Amino acid sequence: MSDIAKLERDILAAVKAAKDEASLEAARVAALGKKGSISELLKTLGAMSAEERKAKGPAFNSLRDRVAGAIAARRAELADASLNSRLQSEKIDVTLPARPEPRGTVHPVSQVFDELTAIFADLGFAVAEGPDVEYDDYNFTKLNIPPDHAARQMHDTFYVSRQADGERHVLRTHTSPVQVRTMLKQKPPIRIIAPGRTYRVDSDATHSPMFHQFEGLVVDDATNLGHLKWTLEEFCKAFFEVDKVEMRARPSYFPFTEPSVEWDLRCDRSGGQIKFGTGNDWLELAGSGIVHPRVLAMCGIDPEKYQGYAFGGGIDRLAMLKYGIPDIRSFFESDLRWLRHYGFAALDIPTLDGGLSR
Ligand code: FA5
Repeated sequence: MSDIAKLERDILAAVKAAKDEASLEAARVAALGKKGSISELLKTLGAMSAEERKAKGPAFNSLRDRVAGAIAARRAELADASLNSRLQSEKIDVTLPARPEPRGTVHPVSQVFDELTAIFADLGFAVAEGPDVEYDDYNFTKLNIPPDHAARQMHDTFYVSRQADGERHVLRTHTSPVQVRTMLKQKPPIRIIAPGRTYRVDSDATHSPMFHQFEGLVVDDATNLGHLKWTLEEFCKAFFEVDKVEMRARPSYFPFTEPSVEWDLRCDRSGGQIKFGTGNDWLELAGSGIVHPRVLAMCGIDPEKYQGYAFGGGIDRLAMLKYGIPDIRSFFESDLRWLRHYGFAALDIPTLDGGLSR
């Protein structure tokens, strides 16, 4: 065997034996690198006679081309093998769920917030907000409950030390100050719903020192108790997911509405479950009334020109009723088992079309 044939066989054996990119590169450098065996061979052409170069030149060059081709082919084989092994080792099971099961749940109070908002948004109400630490003036005085008015005793108030602005503040005892805030900055027509946190010095199975209320306010040229009743009826049908409800009005007293009315819902509590629209029991739903002209005037709205109605009730109580939760204190104990039992799937946003609580 000629030297050239032996050289070629050795180089091709080294190329074939290369198991990875690094050993293939080493074989390439040994053959075609600056000081590689084939490069050295090609250098010898310079010292040859023209005759000899003519004879050996093509043989050396075709050797170089065959070796370069063999290296390129081996490189492609190694790349394929490496891709195949990645495909094997990195394969994923597409039948697995895309994400781990979500573990958090939506608290029943948040769920009722969302349900309320969805229902009233459908009736054309915007959502309004106010702060938990509220001016005494907005929580009481502008709602026609001046200092020393006996009605202040109806709310067991948490007072807050006087603030830097010199104003007296309280933890709001109801969401009604959002009525004041809205009327002070917006001219009629007004149609808002304000769910939020409220505070009273109160604690037992149906009272919590921190609880949640919703407030509704409508102010327009002509509003009346009929509109108020219709609105609450529509709300109850949607909220309790029933076709029919029956409401009963009781005269009541709130300093900021005149007349004031409390509404009860006909229900049947027999059989350990509550059913609406039938039966001989009544369930307390909300306080309400026609906005007192003095409140309109104190909030910069002309009572000769505009009239309004307002209503408000307890969100925690609605959640207890709808979802059969017996004790309000359990809402705020952060017991994980309780939250898993009564909580709602995080991605099920209540909508009227898609269903409120399903
Ligand atoms: C009010 O707070 C009035 N602002 C409602 C209102 C608004 C009347 C607009 C007229 C016009 P009342 O004090 O009755 O009303 O409270 C309303 C509801 O809040 C109650 O029916 C009850 O469901 C809930 N509530 C009151 N105190 C507590 C408490 N400590 N814990 C849980 N829920 C409470």
